[in-house]
Amino acid sequence: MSSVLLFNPRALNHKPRIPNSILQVAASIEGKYDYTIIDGNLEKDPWSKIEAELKKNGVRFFGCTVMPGPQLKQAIPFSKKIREHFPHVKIIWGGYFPSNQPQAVLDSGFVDVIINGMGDKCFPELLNRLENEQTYNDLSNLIFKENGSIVKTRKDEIYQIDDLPALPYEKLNRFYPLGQYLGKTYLGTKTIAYHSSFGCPFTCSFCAVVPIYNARWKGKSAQKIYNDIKYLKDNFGGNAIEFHDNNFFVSEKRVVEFAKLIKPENMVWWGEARIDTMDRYSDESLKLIREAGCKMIFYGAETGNDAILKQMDKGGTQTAAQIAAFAERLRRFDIIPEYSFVLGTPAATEAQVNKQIDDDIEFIREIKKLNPATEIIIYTYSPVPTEGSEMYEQVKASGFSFPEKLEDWISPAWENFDLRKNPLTPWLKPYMIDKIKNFETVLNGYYPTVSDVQLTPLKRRIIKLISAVRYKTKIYNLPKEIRFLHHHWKYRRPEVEGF
Ligand code: B12
Ligand code: SF4
Repeated sequence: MSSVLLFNPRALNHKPRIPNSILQVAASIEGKYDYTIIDGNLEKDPWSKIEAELKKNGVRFFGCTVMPGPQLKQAIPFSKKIREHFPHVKIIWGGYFPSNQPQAVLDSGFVDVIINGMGDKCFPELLNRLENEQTYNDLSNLIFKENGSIVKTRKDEIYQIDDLPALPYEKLNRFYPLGQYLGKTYLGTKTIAYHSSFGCPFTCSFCAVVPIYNARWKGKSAQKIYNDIKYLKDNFGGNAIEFHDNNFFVSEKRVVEFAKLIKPENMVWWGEARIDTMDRYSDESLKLIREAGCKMIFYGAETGNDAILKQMDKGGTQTAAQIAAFAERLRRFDIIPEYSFVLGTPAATEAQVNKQIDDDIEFIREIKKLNPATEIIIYTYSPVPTEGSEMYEQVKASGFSFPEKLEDWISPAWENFDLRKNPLTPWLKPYMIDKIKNFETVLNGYYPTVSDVQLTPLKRRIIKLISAVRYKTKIYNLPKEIRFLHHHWKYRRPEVEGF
């Protein structure tokens, strides 16, 4: 039987997390195929390891998970080299990047098949077909080329997560000691990365989850989540949890059940949510989840402008007034709201784009007044190809287009796009980007993030003091002194580093 090499390209230079994508893919072939996991986050020279593995007899499949941004810097050149040096190896990519950008990926000529969305059912069967040189266009969740044209096979509904095979933690531990993945964060000294649900019931027009899951969501049961966490706690010492779900808090019932189960374990946890969804939670539920260890929750607040919220498909249910009131409400429960904002959305005129940025800056200041503990994360708007959405059409009409060649995605300019640092959108002028960045620096100076565990209380006080005049007088221009301190003390930037 052939074997499989599963690769997780490097995503960060420090703090590796349990590679849940590749682990879940491994679970789908456990007992069916031999496999090796190589984690780019933990290898100095992953190519040598990949090469050595591929030189072994019988390795015929290279499975790679890819999200936009830094992972492309290994996924692209390594896949290309595999095609050159090991042409018999089939190269299969999965994850958000190839699912959302299939044309560029398949045109490269070095990716044979893309897993479009969940790979749990189609991947083992695809390997079987490839091994036996059979066709696979009847399998779901695949994208590939046939006679030069792109074929997208039918999409399965999200599977019942409880029915999927258990994650092979023991096996991962044989490749890389699992303890290495339980890093120190603001939440705890051994933080577990856990992913408990797929999709999201909403359709925000800028979000990469929407084209893949079409407003569907399914979650693992509270009991099963608890069992996994308890296993990682008892066997590897995990003492905190980062939930990597797109939207962990969709079901109040599931969250409450989980909170009751986890409470006696004294673990601190964090996850991502919608403001409108959680605003419907009862006071009892919010009180319980805080007592059960939930210290901070990430929310896409996006903007203080109701018309834009509506355009983003957040409106109707999420409003500026609600965003503000909810920050105040969470204050009562001692849960820190981590609000992310997207500045620089398109508008009819330059003046309108600029005014919108000014208004959002004022709105953020307002939120900080209502609940100073609120953590603010600022992104610049980067379009995703959710074809047909009102916003996407507007973006296209303005002259914006995505790179056509796969390798262009690793040019420095597009890397910045992926990291949402500089979106290359024609309506956002350099002076506007400067304004956003300067405000962000002053805000982070006056309110340093609590998630930076390296920043001592003294350093915090110094940065705050130095930033106070600028914040109070609203003079944000060229905050060199704050940037110097941030750089010098390696200030953590959650908007770039991920959580
Ligand atoms: C963990 C994570 C990270 C980690 C990376 C960990 C690692 N791999 O080493 C960190 C924090 C570093 C990170 C960073 C970024 N991330 Co990230 N990340 C995630 C997150 C939260 C979870 C991924 C995960 O583990 N999922 C669990 C697994 C089980 O699900 P899955 O990946 O979908 O896998 C299934 C299928 O996709 C498929 N599949 C996936 N890969 C493969 C491979 C093969 C071979 C096969 C067969 C199948 C397959 O099968 C799997 C099982 O069904 C996702 C959101 C999410 N909930 O998925 C965002 C997400 C992927 N990230 C995203 C982004 C944009 C980023 C950043 C580039 C930007 C940012 N500012 O956040 C940064 C880059 C920063 C940097 N310096 O690298 C976006 C991608 C959006 C897009 N446009 O495509 C997502 C979707 C978040 C979002 N909703 O916006 N991220
Ligand atoms: S709520 Fe979050 S995950 Fe869901 S569609 Fe909107 S941005 Fe995407």
